[in-house]
This record gives sequence, structure tokens and C-alpha cells, in this order.
Amino acid sequence: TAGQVIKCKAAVCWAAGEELQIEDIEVEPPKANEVRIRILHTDGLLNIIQGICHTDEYTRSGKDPEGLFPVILGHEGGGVVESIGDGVTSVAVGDHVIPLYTAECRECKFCKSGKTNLCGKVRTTQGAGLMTDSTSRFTCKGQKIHHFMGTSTFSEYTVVADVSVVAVDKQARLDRVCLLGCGITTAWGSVVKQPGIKGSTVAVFGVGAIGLGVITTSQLVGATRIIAIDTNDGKESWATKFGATDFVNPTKLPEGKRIQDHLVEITDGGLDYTFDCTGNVQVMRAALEACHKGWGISTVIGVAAAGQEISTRPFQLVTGRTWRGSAFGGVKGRTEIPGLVEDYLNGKVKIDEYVTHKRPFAEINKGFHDMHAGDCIRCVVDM
Ligand code: AHE
Ligand code: ZN
Repeated sequence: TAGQVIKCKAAVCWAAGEELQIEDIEVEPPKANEVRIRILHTDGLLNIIQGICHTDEYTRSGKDPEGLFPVILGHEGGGVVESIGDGVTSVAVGDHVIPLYTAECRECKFCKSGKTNLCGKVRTTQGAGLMTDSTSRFTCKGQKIHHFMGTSTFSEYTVVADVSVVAVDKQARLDRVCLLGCGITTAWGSVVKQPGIKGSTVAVFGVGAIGLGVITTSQLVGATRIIAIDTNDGKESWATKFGATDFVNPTKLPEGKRIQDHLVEITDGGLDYTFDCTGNVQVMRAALEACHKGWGISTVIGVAAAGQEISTRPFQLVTGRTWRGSAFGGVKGRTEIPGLVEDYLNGKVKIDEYVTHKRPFAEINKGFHDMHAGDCIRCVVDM
């Protein structure tokens, strides 16, 4: 198939707010410095609000100011390299790979800075839903279809830039390590890249896959107290299983009691570290204000809808709290994901525990009523 157009199935979102349609599409061969991948697993499903990284649903719904249509969504997946374009040296045909929505070119100002994982090489065209030559490799019914986040994993075949993909150990189950494409890695990096969590107190707002990842990684690095916060009581057992020492449901507090005030009270002045894993700007504020005076650090991980803004009294910062955030947990995917896969194989990093459901691709767009109860953390779709 190398060098030829491949006809395959993909879940296409034709317009903002519309359900995905499984369509026959054409995928062009990879051009120079591009890689064509047979996607074998991706997280899913849309039109349920659990089991998937919400960013796909956020863009599908029309709330993402960067959203473009028609588009093939999906950014948390894994597959096998089908063919490579000229100049590709970092991966080979047959490699097991994870597409990376945060590229790593190792040459741009960002990559060379040593201060960030945000790579500048493909971000502009990626945001425009295109490959670096400003064209798309996807066609459906004669129409060009946009790429998404440089990955488009809701397709049997996709094309990505060579700086946007990493090969991983074939001994690791791809239907598990595919989840390193977003949530688990983001959570892991958000914790391990902050010095000082060992011996400290942590609060985690939102017990989905990201929140669970922050909880388990905080335990891994030696946090002494890990308080999980979620409005769904069904999440308490999940949080505890992943290492939380306390669980608070803010809707069960006495009338008028704010979660940040409660947390400050039960922690003798506030937390050393807090994490927003919800994308809700009110929760982000509570997470910042739950920090200890003088040194508490709050990390924003969740993605908020277009037009949303965060606010707090500047006095919160003047008195020594820090508000920060990172994308993909600050992780450089090509450099660091192979090590995370080894950590998974050695039992140091959990992945299996997040997979609560599995579905065939044909069901990517069905409503799954069983997933509305809070029992679904990640659903892996076999393509
Ligand atoms: N396009 C949105 C922002 C979306 C966003 O914040 N994306 C996160 C990744 S979410 C993973 O599920 C991110 O890492 N962004 C960094 C980047 O370079 O996009 C908007 O509001 O415009
Ligand atoms: Zn994601």
C-alpha cells in the first residue's frame, strides 16, 4: 500500500455540534517527513460525556475557538506505521507508535529552550487542521477533510508529521499504551515535573482519568496527603483505589460553605499543591484559593470552553500563591514516552486500571447509557 491512496473508514464530523458519521475516506500517502499510521486503538466515544478525553467532544460541540469542520477528530490513540515519506528516520514501517498532539522537533526555539515542551514547528498548521505544507491528506466524497490536533485518530489510517509521533516497545499492549497519547501522560508530567511534591499535601479537583493520574503519581512521588474532590460520590472508591487519602464532595458541604474554605480548614491553612482536572473556571479559582499562603502552587490542567476566563483577588497571588498550567503535562513526547512505556511494563505506572470499557469502531457514535453513571474512566475503541 506504500505510495498509494488508501481507502478506509473514518469517523467524520461534518459540522460543529453534529454527530460523527462513519464514512469511506481516502488517505493520501505520506509526503516528506510524514508518517502514515494504521490506527489500531483510540479512546472513545463521542456523544457520551465519559470514557474519552473531553477535548474531542469540546471541539465536536463547537465550543473550541480553533475548531474547523469537516474534521476527523481523535488525539489519544496508537497504531502501526504503514509507510513513511522521504526523510523520515525516527520511525520505521511496522513500528508501534503513539501520535503526539504536542510535537517535539528538537530544533525550534521552544524545543531548544529547555524550558517547555511546547514545540513551534507544526503548531500553526496543526491549528489550521492541515499538514505542514498547508494541505490535508484526507478526502471524503470529493471534499477535503481537516486533520485534528495533528493526530486524527478516529480513522483507520491517518497521516502525521514525523515530529508528531513516537515509537514504543512492541512488548507493551497497544490497546493500553495508546492512552499515553493524552490523559495519563498529562497527569504524570503535571506531577513529576514539579519539584517538592514529595512530603507535601495535594488536592485534586475532578476524578476522571486526569485526576486519577494526578492522584496515583502524587502517591508515587511521595505526597503525604492526597485529597480528591468530586461532585459524584461514585468517584470516591476510584480515588481511594488510586491512592487518595481523603475524598470531599463539595455539594455535600453545609449550606454556603465553599470548598476552598473547607479545604483550608482541614489542612491547617491550605494545600501545598492543587490541581484542576475539570476545565471549570470556578473550580480553577477554588483550587487556587485552597492553596497555602506563602507557597501553595495551583496547576490548571483542564481545558475551559471558549470565552471562559479565570479570576481571583490579586491578593491571593501577592500573598504567595502561584497559578500555573501546562500542556501535555510538560512532557516531551518523543523523548519521554518510551520511558513511560517501560515504567508501565515494570508496573510503576498504571494504565490497565483506567480501561473500564472496550468497543468496536462501528459503535463509536452510539450512545452508551451504561457510561453515564460514573463507572467509565476510559473506553478504548478497537479500530
Ligand atoms: N484549542 C483550544 C485549546 C485546547 C487546548 O488547550 N488543548 C490542550 C490539549 S487538550 C488535550 O486533551 C493543549 O495542550 N493545548 C496546547 C496547544 O498547543 O494547543 C482553544 O481554546 O483554542
Ligand atoms: Zn486529550
